[in-house]
Amino acid sequence: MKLSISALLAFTLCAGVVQADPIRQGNLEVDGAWARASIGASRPGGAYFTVRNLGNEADRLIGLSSPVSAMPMLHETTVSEEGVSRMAHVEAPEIPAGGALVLEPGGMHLMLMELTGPLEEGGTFPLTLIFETAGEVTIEVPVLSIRATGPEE
Ligand SMILES: [Cu+2]
Repeated sequence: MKLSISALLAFTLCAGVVQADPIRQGNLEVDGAWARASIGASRPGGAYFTVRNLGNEADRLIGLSSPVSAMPMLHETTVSEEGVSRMAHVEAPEIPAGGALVLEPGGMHLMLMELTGPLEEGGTFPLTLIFETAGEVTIEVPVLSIRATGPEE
């Protein structure tokens, strides 16, 4: 009996990590965070999340920090007319009033440069987001498969 209860609890906790409730901070809601397992620690990791702005004024994401990366950076992937894909650094993106900032593969993403260790599938790591108006919030980011394309998998 004890065993089955703890197994059930482990399952519930596990499911809760991936399907986490949105985290509210001021007028902002952070949701759907996930990262892709990294190729060791020498290549950067990629992470994604959505920030919704439920307020009447725009806010900005002005800072990021995480113990897993010495240099977390926001990047935007763009594809030129010639089909060449490149990444540009994005500084302090806006979260429009009533709108959202969406990070997803192929678009804006969080690049975790200079990893302090590999991001392993099944693990999680804390990520602190600093907003100009709403302040600071720390979320727990689940690490999905190296082939994951989103949190639904
Ligand atoms: Cu990038």
